[in-house]
Amino acid sequence: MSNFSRAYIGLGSNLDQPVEQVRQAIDELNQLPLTHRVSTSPLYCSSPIGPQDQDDFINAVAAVDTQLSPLALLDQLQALEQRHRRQRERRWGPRTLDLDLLLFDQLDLDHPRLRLPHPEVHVRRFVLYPLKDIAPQLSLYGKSLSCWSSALPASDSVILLN
Ligand code: ROI
Repeated sequence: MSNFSRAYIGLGSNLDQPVEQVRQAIDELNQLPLTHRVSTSPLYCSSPIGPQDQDDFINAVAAVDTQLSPLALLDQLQALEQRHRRQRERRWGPRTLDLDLLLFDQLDLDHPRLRLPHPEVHVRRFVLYPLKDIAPQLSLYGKSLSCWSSALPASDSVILLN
């Protein structure tokens, strides 16, 4: 069983019924090859980071156990995004589904397609809150997730939906 790795995946959407997009993607994570979902955070609603002329986001984090390599899992996540995606989007603009590979075991990776841990995990409240819900024991760069989230500006609000 130790040939499984534990990966954490961030989900986000602010287009085309975002709650449904995220719920459906959570189901689909459980159907990826050599992969099963082990836990899912509640959904959160947050104002957009980046351009403000777009709707609020729905975000969540899911944990999966997988026998895929990090890049093979990334390929699967990008294919899943494409299946949810209607058109090419502008940078930092609204999106029907964003899937970010956040953490993969304890791996540190600096690859042109994939950096692990995801470079923004510890500075995004909409990632830290749901990650803490399902993995309160995790630490990043020697600090707990609570410690990272309390270091963020109070301005960006993140609301628990369910
Ligand atoms: N803002 C929030 N709140 N949640 C997101 O998932 C998100 N994703 C993005 C940008 C546009 C940067 N802002 C976001 O890609």
